[in-house]
Amino acid sequence: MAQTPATPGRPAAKVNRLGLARDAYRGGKTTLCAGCGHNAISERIIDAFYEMGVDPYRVAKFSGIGCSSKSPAYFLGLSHGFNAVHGRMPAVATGAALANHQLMIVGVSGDGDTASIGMGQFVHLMRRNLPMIYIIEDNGVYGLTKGQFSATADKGSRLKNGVVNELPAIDMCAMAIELGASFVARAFSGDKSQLTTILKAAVSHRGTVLLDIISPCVTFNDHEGSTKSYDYVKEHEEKLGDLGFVPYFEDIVVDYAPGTTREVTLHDGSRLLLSKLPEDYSPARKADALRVLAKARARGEVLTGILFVDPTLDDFISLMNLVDEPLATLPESRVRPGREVLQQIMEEYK
Ligand SMILES: Cc1ncc(C[n+]2csc(CCOP(=O)(O)OP(=O)(O)O)c2C)c(N)n1
Ligand code: SF4
Repeated sequence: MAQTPATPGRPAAKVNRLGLARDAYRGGKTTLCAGCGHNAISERIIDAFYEMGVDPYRVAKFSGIGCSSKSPAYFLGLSHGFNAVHGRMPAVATGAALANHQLMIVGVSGDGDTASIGMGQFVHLMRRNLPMIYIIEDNGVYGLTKGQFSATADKGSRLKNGVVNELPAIDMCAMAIELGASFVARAFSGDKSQLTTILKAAVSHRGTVLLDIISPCVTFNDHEGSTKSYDYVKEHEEKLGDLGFVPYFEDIVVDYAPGTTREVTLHDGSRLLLSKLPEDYSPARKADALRVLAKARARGEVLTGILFVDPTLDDFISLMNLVDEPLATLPESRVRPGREVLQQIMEEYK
């Protein structure tokens, strides 16, 4: 990376190939809970887009509703952004991508936003292979509405009020692979180097990237009996009043080698068994990706890494045979060709 000239008394700031410093990729100050995995993901997006030298003015961010869906406000403040209705981000992002295919589309959603109310839109987005990075910030709960189970919660997991989830989890990566996404990966919010690497690969990919990032909710994914649980800390805190309560937790950070397994203790004392794909794993075949996912699930492990990539798959923009110029900037004379042309088309269908 180059350096901008130092002003007297200040060290020179590093800049990327566009001459932008990392700060140019930041957004507003986060309002999410301290220690929330979503905050770590925003930081990694900032790192990856800065390091890849992505032009922030060419990025459009989309989201639905949820704590996760708030996070596009906390990165890439110079980019375009649209906060859609709950579960409806894919339709809005698809419209924007078709209107201007020169934009880099980034969608951020939650497991609630995607795997329940948004599932219908999600499946059609995946089968279209629209050029877009679709991030699910996956915490197994509806954080914003105070922690109900989502459809990705593991069977047997327990809410802080003791309720046990009796339903099997939906594996969003397996679904995306089946449906036709051309780049599918899973990561953990606290694994800085792996997540940044996957995001950088995602930036280079043309087609739908589905990135399921396990992102602990430090406020509602806890249970009775833990000294870090909501109830325990609340009992030991006197000045709460009616303001609600959000405990402060440190970010969880992990770093471990490809091909190995690492147990991570979450803020509530529960444990997550992360397992990283080996370096010699080839993500070229769907069947292999589905097999390693199923095997890891059977062992109770969360398998991370790039599971499947097919760079040869036609993307939706090519399939739609769009003109090179963005539709949004075409002059009226080209988007409304006139009565004679319309007549000619009608004749062809007679
Ligand atoms: C149509 C509609 N239904 C329900 C809600 C209530 N609601 C808001 S956010 C949310 C779920 C958020 O969960 P998730 O997407 O997992 O995000 P998190 O907050 O966990 O990051 C729900 C059900 C809503 N805002 N709109
Ligand atoms: S409630 Fe959970 S998901 Fe929402 S900001 Fe707090 S820790 Fe994050």
